[in-house]
Amino acid sequence: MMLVRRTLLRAGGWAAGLALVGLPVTTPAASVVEIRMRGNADGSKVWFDPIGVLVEPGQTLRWINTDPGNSHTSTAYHPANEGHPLRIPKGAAPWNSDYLLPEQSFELSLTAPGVYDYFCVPHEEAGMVGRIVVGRPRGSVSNATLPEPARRLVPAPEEIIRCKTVRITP
Ligand SMILES: [Cu+2]
Repeated sequence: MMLVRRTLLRAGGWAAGLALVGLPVTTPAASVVEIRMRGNADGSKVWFDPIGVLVEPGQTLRWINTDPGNSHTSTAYHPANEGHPLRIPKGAAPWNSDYLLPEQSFELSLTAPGVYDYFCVPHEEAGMVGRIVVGRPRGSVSNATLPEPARRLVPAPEEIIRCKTVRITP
């Protein structure tokens, strides 16, 4: 990211020319937030990296399967997804990426401020779960209806808001 910005600054005239012909100009606030789907060499550990992210409403999230040994999904905790408990804001649309093969990716943008919990269909029990905080939601979030092991693993919204990204080392 930094490298790209420096390159653009150095080639200022060229970048200005690009802007004139109408190419999109992105700001840091509008950048894509990437979440890697990872696994260790023998497949005994799988996880979302980072497990917790803070985004602005409408900002693009992109999951990328960087695990050469497994397929993964990004799937909202929502009754529409195999009867899972509702763990995204009321009225927000659930998502399910379906299976992503290695190197495949999935993009999503969430507009309603709030806390969104999600999991990987084949690896929920293995702790492949994550949390997204959109905007600066008010009030607190209880983990009471969140199944184990997600209940134990997802970072508190306050921590995600403070750190912007939260990583775990499984
Ligand atoms: Cu998985």
